[in-house]
Amino acid sequence: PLEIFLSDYTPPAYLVDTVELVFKLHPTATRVLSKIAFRPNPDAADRTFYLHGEQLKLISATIDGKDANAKVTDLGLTAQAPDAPFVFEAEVEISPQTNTALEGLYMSNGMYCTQCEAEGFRKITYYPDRPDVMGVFTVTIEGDEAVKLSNGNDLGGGKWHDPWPKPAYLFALVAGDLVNHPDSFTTMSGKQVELNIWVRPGDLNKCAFGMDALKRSMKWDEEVYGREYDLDLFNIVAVDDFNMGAMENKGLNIFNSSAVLASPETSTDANFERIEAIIAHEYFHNWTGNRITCRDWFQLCLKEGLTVYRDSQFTADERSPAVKRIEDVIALRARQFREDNGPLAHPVRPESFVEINNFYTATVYEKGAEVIGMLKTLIGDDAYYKGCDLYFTRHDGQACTIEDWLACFEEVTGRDLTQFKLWYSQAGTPRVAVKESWKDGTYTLTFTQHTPPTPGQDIKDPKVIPIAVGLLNEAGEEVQATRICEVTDEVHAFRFTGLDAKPIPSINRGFSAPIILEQDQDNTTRAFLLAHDTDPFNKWEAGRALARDVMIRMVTEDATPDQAYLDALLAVARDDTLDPAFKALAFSTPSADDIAQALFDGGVTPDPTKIYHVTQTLRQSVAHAMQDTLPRIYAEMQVDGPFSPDAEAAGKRAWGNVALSLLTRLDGGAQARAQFESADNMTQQLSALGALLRAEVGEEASQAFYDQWKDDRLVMDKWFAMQVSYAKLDAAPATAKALTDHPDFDMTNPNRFRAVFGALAGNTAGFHSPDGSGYALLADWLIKLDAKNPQTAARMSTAFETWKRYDADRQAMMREALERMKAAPNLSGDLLEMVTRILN
Ligand code: HT7
Ligand code: ZN
Repeated sequence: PLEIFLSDYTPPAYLVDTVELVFKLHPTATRVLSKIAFRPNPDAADRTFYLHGEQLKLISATIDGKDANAKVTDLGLTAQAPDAPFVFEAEVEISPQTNTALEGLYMSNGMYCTQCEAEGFRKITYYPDRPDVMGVFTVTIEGDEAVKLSNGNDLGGGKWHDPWPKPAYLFALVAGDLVNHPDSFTTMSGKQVELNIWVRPGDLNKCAFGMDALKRSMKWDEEVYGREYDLDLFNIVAVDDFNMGAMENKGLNIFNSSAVLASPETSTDANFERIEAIIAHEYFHNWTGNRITCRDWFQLCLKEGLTVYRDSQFTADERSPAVKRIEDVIALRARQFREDNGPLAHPVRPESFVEINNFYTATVYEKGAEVIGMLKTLIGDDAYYKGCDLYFTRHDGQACTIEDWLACFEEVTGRDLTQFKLWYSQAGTPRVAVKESWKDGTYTLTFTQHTPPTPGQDIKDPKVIPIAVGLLNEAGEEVQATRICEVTDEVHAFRFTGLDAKPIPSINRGFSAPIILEQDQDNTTRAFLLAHDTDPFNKWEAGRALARDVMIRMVTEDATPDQAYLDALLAVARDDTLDPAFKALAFSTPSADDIAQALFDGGVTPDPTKIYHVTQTLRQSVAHAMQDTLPRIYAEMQVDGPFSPDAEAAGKRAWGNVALSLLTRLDGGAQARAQFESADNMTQQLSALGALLRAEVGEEASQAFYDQWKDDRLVMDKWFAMQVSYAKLDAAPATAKALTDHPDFDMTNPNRFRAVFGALAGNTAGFHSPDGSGYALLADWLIKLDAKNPQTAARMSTAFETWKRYDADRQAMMREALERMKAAPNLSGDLLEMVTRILN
C-alpha cells in the first residue's frame, strides 16, 4: 500500500471548468456518461493527464471527439492530452447493487445514493478526484424512480445544475421512491429557500424536528457568523445504510437515517440532541467546507475541526453551555485522549496516510475543534470573528490550507501564531503539572508542560497553552475572576497579588485547553470546589476527580466507598439552584475505560473485572446513601404535558432517570417496570429498560420492547445495543454472538453492526473477558465485515487500540486477534493499515 505525504503535494496538472454527467440508472449496470472541460493549470510544472478511477468498466474515452487511447489500471487512466483546453468524454459502467462498501454510487433499500467523500467519486467515473480540482456540475438522471435528486438547482426532468464550482467529493445523487417533508426559509437578505427532507414513505412522521433544527441552524449561522445560504433549494435525504453520520454534499445533504429521523416515541433525548447537532454541522459545512474547501486531505481539520467547533457553539447557544461543555469533554477524553495516548496517535494535521478514510478521527474532528476554541480564547472573541470574516471573504471559492486559515488571524491581530501552529503538527495530549506557592500576599502557580512521545514523534516542543484560572476564598467567594494564563515555556509561573489569604485555585476552567492537568488536590478541596466553584465546568470536574480517586482507591486498596464523596453527592442532589441536567452529569461515574486509563497512567495494570465490581459497589452505595431522597427526586422530575425535546425537559428526564436507576437497585425494579409500561416516549421507555437490564430483571421488558418495535429499524438498533451494553460482567461476548444469529441481525447495515459490536467494544469487562472470547469474536466479525465494507471494519478495529494497557495474558490474546486479522486473505488496505498501526 502506498503512503502519501503532505510534503509531496503538487498542484494538479489540469483544472476543470465544467462537468456534464448523464446517469442511466440500472441496479447492476448503470451507465455514466461524462463530458469534462479541462484546461492546463498554469501553476503546475507537470502535464501528465491522469484521472482516478476504480472498479469501473470503461466503454469509451475520447479527447476532443477522438479516441483517447487511454491506458487503464486498477487505480486510474492516463492519456496524451493537449497543452491547451480540451474536452474529455467517457462512458463507464458500474454496479450500484453489489457495492456493499457504501462508497461511490450504491443502493440502500432499493434507493440509489452516493457517498463521495473522501475518494468515492472515482468509483463513479474517471475524474481528477482531489479536492483542489473544482468544477461546475450539470447532471442528468435517467430512470423510472419517482424522485431523482442531485446538487444545486432543479432544471426539471431529472436534470440538475449546481452553479457553485465544487470538488468531486461534494457530488451527490439520490433516486428512489421517496416522499418529502417540505418547508422554506427566508434568508437575511430576503431570499426564499425551499427546504425538503426526503424519506421513505413510512418515515414522514419523523421529519419535523430535523426541519426545525435546520431552520434554527440557518438562522444561527446568519446571526453569529454572518453566513447566508446561497442556493434556492436545500435538500436532505435519509438513507438506512451509511458509513458515518451524514454528508454535506452541496445543496443535497445525505444523512444516515439515525442522524435525522426523530419522533418522541422512537427517539431519546440524546438522539434529539445528536440529530440537532449533526443537522447543524452539515449545514455549517456549506461555508466551512463547501464554499471554502481543503486543498488536500491533510487539511481535513480545516473544515472538520472548524465545523465541529461551530456546531458545538450552536448547541451551547440552543441548550446549556455548561452541559454541552461537560458532554464534549467526556466524549473528548473517551475517544480523543484514548487515541492520542495510544498507537493510533497522530497530529490534528497528519503528515502521511495510506487510507484517508482512516483519518476521520476524534483527533482531526474533536481535537481540531479544541484548537479553534483555544485560538478564540487566546485572541479574544472580537478578533476571532474578524479573522473568520477575513477568511470567508479572502478565500471564498478556494481550496485552502491551515496556513491560509492562520494567516487571517495573524493579520487581524498582528500576533505571530508560529508556536500555536504546533497544536496542528504535534500529536499527543500535553501533561501539565501545576505547583502552587504562597508568600507575602502573592500566590504563584507554576506550570510545567510535557507531551509524551507518540508514534514517529519522540521529541515535542513546548506549546502555547491557554489555561483559564480563577481563585476562591474559603467562603467560596471568587477573589480572582477568570484569567487566562498563557503557558508558553516548558516551565512557566504566574503571580496573583493583593490577596488576603492563600486562595483555592480553580484551574483550566471551562476546560480551556485539552490537556491532562496534574495537580496535588485532596478530596476535601475537590468536595469544596464541587460545592462552590463558580465555573460550572470545574464544579463538575471536581466531582469527577473525586469519583475517580474514590474508584481508584477501591480498586488498588480495596477501600470502601468514601463517605466524603457520598456526602458531596447528597449535597448536589439537595441543591435546588442546580440545573437537573448538571446534577445528572455530576452523578455519572467515570467509565470503566476512564478508570483503566487512569490506573495505567498511575503505573497499575487495570483489571476490567475488578473495575466492573467496583463500579457496581459504588453505585449500590450511592443508592443506599440516597435512599431517602430518591423517591422525592423521581417524583419531582416527572414532566407533564406533551413531550418536548427541549433542554429543560430533557434535563429533568435525565435527572429523574438517574434517580430511577438508583431506585432500581433498591426496589427490585418495581418503579422501573411501572415507568416502562406507562412511558409515552423513548427516553422514559429505554431508561426504564436499561435500569431493569442492569438489575438483571429486564428479560420480560426486553421481549415486550422487541414485540412493540420489531418493525422499526432504528429502535431495533437500540434493542440490539442495549442487550450487549448491559450484559453483566463477562457475558457480553456470548450475548453478542447469540445476537448475530438473530433473524434481524444484518451485517451489511452499518448501524446494526455497530449496535452489536460497538456495544461489545464499549462493554469493558465483557470485551476484555479473561477467556479472550470478546477479542476473538470481534476479530472474526471484522474479518467478515471487511470483505463487504472495509471502511466500517477499519473504524471499528480501534476497539483494540488500548491493548498495551492490559496484563500479559490479555495482551497476548489481543495481539493474536490483531495478527489474525492482519494475516486474513484479501484484507482491505483500510483494515490492514489500522491493524498494522495498532500493533506497532
Ligand atoms: N464530511 C463528512 C465525512 C463523511 C465521510 C468520510 C469518509 C467516509 C464516509 C463519510 N461520510 C461522511 C461528514 C462530516 O464530517 O460532516
Ligand atoms: Zn464534518
